[in-house]
Amino acid sequence: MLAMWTLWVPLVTVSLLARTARGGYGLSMFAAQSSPPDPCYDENGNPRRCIPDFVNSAFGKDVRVSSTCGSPAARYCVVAEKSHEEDEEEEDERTRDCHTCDAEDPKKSHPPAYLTDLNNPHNLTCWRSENYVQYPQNVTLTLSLGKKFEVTYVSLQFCSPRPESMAIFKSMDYGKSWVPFQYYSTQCKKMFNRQNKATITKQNEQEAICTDSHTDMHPLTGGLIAFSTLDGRPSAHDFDNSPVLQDWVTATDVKVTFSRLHTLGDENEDDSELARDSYFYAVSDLQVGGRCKCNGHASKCVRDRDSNLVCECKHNTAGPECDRCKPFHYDRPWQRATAREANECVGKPTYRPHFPHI
Ligand SMILES: [Ca+2]
Repeated sequence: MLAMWTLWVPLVTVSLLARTARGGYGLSMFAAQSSPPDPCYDENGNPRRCIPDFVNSAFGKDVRVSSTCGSPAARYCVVAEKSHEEDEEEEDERTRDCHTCDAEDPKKSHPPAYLTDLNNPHNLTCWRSENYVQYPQNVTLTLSLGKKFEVTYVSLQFCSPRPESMAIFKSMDYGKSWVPFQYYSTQCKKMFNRQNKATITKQNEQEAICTDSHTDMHPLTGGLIAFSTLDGRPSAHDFDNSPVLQDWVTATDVKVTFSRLHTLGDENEDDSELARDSYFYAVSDLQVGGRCKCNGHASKCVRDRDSNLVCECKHNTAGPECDRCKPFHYDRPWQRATAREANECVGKPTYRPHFPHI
């Protein structure tokens, strides 16, 4: 508790100083403290578009995972390739460094919580699947965001080689139905029945594409897979006026399916056990970057009485995403706010004219 205060007090002081320095509000320190300016209104009190902060909405959340190593304890091996510096023998010289995954031992476990914990590059914590869960079996990671978010990217930092084939899906209805966001495969046609790197036009902006570019780098180096939801989509520069893309980036849940392991082809040889113990999926960090979806009518999301995440709606709007007008403010249809127009809901005090002589 004390530690929290020492952190918070300087932050509050800094933000107050910043406001005083700007000098635009004409408020005393105490007034500013009791009612900080609302980003949803300008200095004259006129409504303007406001949006919640950009966050990694996966951080600290539980991920449901279909396979995790360590129950029972089992060996896993990490393949490293010796550098070819002055090797006379050109044959691939691989070394295998073997460890134990044990769910009962905190020092040797690799639980799903390691997917969304604080990511410290100097001390990576990795979730690890069981060994050799190979196609047609797959491994899935499912993450509930708790409400609608506008997702900008989904990224995975691997502790294993990147998969040969994987897919990212999203749901807009809390996991009832799923639509593909992006496919990765060296065999797009065979695995996902998609053309490799198809062009996105204005006609198919809400379609997932398949790419093999994730395997450009060496398969043993781990690495990153990052999917930008708007990258290469023609209307991205005019997002305000593209209901299709506004829909495309909206998600309540994100699911990653690892479909096929990247292997070196030795898993079916005579001494296959060691090879198979070297093939698994392992990820140190799953991120879902985006903003709580409030349609431009809230600057933050908060927990309601039932501890559901909801927008703190302004501009006379209501609903979990400020997606309707609040009662008595129906004088014009609800609209999303844009950079130019706040599109606030309006309504006059209830007044029923009575014309007895007409
Ligand atoms: Ca981690």
